[in-house]
Amino acid sequence: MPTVIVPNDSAVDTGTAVHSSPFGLEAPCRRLNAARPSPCVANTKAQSTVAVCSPTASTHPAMPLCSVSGRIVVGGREYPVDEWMNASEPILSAVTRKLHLQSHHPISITRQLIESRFPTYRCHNDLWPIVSVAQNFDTLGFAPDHPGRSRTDTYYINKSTVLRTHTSAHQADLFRDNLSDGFLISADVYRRDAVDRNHYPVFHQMEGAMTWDKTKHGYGDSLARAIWDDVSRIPVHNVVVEDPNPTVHPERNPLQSEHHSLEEVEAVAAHLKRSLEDVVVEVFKSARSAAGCTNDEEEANEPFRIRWVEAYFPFTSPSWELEVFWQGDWLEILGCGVVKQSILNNANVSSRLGWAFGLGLERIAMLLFSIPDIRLFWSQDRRFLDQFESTHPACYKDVAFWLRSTSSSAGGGSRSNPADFHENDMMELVRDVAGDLVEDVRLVDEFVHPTTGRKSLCYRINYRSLERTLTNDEANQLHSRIRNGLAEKLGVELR
Ligand code: FA5
Ligand code: MG
Repeated sequence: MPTVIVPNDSAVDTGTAVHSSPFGLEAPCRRLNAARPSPCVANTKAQSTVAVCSPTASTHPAMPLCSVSGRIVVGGREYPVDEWMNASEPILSAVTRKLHLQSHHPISITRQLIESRFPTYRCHNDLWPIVSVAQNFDTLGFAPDHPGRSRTDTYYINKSTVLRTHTSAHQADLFRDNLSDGFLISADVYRRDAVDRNHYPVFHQMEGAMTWDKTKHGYGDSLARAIWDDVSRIPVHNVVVEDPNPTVHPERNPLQSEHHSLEEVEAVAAHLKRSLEDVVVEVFKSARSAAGCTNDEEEANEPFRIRWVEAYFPFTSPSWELEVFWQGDWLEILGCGVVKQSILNNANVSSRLGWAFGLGLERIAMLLFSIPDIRLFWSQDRRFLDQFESTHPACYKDVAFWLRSTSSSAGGGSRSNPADFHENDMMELVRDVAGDLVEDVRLVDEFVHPTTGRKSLCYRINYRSLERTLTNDEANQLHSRIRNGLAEKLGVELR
């Protein structure tokens, strides 16, 4: 999806915002700021005059908010308000939008793409966003004076009720429910945050967690062996990963030594990191393809790189962030770590241990679909949304060739005889090789060599499956068979 139609006017009311870290966790977004602007921005702006819609859109079908003395109703649920209340109506109006559940919405497509990498995990995609302070902060071990709790960073309904600032707010409840070893939560989250094209006061996160029951697998070495067995079932990738730090470090990234052995944590960390590398490698391969960065030269100049860096979260230890080298800079994608045992113990599953992660769906969707501004996700302009009807990212590749040369009748140099080449033969060849996995084939360049008179053509083949995301490897294989066919069957000279 290399070209995105961008609605023009972006007058968006984001509510009151402050320029501080929303939550005391998120690293500054300088990395994302450095991402290459989508090549389509400049030339698509002119295509539209429709305003970007914010969550304030008055066209919203169900008015989610009405206030009656000292109480508000949000999405049909009533809450008492007090002097802590700082959530404006535009923010509360977003509660019922649920972009991550709208079919064909890029946030929803991104969610499904990631979910498909965790086929055995139970997905929770409809958890209500208004939670207690206990759920959002206390159960996760946030210190009473943690800046994330402040009214400058978090939207409060009343002293003990907030709009969740992260999907981790549901971790403890789902551990307590104990419905599955692995689970994913996708949801809208709310932060009073900086305003720029990468930040919006409402965005979407996906939380993931996996735990192993020691009563099933044994303790120490035997548990570690069971986890390593699971690690061996995660698909292998060939991307170089920078991970220079030891799994645990006494000061920077401590082992929860009263609960876990080093062997157990090495195994849990390997499972966590390999699972997330698998997701990110798949997603970013698609993103690169979608951005057209597919030729071998570009791959050689800027190979795909990911790295693990040490991090801190009150609810995991050790903890890490995963960063991707994307168009010239490191971009933070997610935070994760080994779940604090106190959370599992308090949730009555003390026999379990495992990992959790939280990632930003907008960050990934922006790269996957070349969406240049986070506000666009809230657009209700059909022309923007309809672009994602074909739900799987495209991957285009070029093929250039000289047409067959014939000696000129004057006995001079060789000249191309364009009559020898029929475009429809090429289309037929592409169809024979790739069938419906090709969306279109377009001539993007042609020229005649000034001295030899030979003619060169360059075609762009856009690979896209209607059913699934094509991997770059699959597209490469198809492309190479098409190139061979062109040379062998149509007699062109590949360039
Ligand atoms: C958290 O929210 C933790 N709950 C993540 C976590 C879960 C850690 C489980 C350990 C275990 P953080 O604030 O860094 O962490 O946000 C996680 C991700 O959300 C970031 O890496 C980023 O991808 C995304 N994100 C954070 N803030 C924003 C924002 N304002 N706009 C868009 N995406 C954001
Ligand atoms: Mg962070």
